[in-house]
Amino acid sequence: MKYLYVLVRPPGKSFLKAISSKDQSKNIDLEKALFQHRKYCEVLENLGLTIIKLPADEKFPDGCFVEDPFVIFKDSALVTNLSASSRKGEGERIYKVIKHFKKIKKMSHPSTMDGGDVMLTPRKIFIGQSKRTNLQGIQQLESICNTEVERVRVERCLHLKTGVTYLGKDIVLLSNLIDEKYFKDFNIIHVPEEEIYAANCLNINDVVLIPKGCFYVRKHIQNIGFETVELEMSEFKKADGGLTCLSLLF
Ligand code: CIR
Repeated sequence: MKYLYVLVRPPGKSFLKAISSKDQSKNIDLEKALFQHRKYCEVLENLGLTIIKLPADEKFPDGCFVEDPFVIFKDSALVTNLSASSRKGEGERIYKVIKHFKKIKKMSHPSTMDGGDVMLTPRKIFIGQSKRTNLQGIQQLESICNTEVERVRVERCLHLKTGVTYLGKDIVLLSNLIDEKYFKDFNIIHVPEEEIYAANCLNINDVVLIPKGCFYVRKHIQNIGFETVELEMSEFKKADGGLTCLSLLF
């Protein structure tokens, strides 16, 4: 799918209170986070995308992770129901933008889902059943899309896409956080333990954004013919966020 638009929201001061599995959010350097976010936006702009930049929203410490409150398909979109209590309502401001582009459906209680658990590929949609995305959420998504859906157990990381990326050309970048059995029909690039954070990369119109310093992953992505761009992500990593989390592409 060729992307034309990207929606982003920079972190606010409250980003220092973002949810973090290791409580590392305490160490977030906000200035650095804002700088890294600006660089991220610069790359998106250089790739020719039209950027829709929402203002930071102090009500939502995790509001910069705009991937989670929405899932965007070709013609429609789904507002997810975020289970983390501090994240409820994050999608409202985003809704006001996306409604001008897509027909929107809303997920409701008891279904829950984070967009980070949804990985689109041309053949099927993989959905992680995780601490954030429950069975009802998956069933609701299945009922509204007419593509084959494959459920994936996510037990060793936050979201499905924390552990795997669909790169394109039937290739997945896979870490040991997600079981290989789901990707029998794909060619796999295995992510080594030392570069596990790079299991979350972002292909935008065949240029792949990767976290800085992941040389093995960079080399293998370049070997299959993609251009790569490296980005420093240290401050978002402290809040369990990766490259895909910071944007909604459509
Ligand atoms: C959270 O725990 O919800 C945030 N601190 C991180 C969300 C990252 N989003 C993503 O992987 N799609």
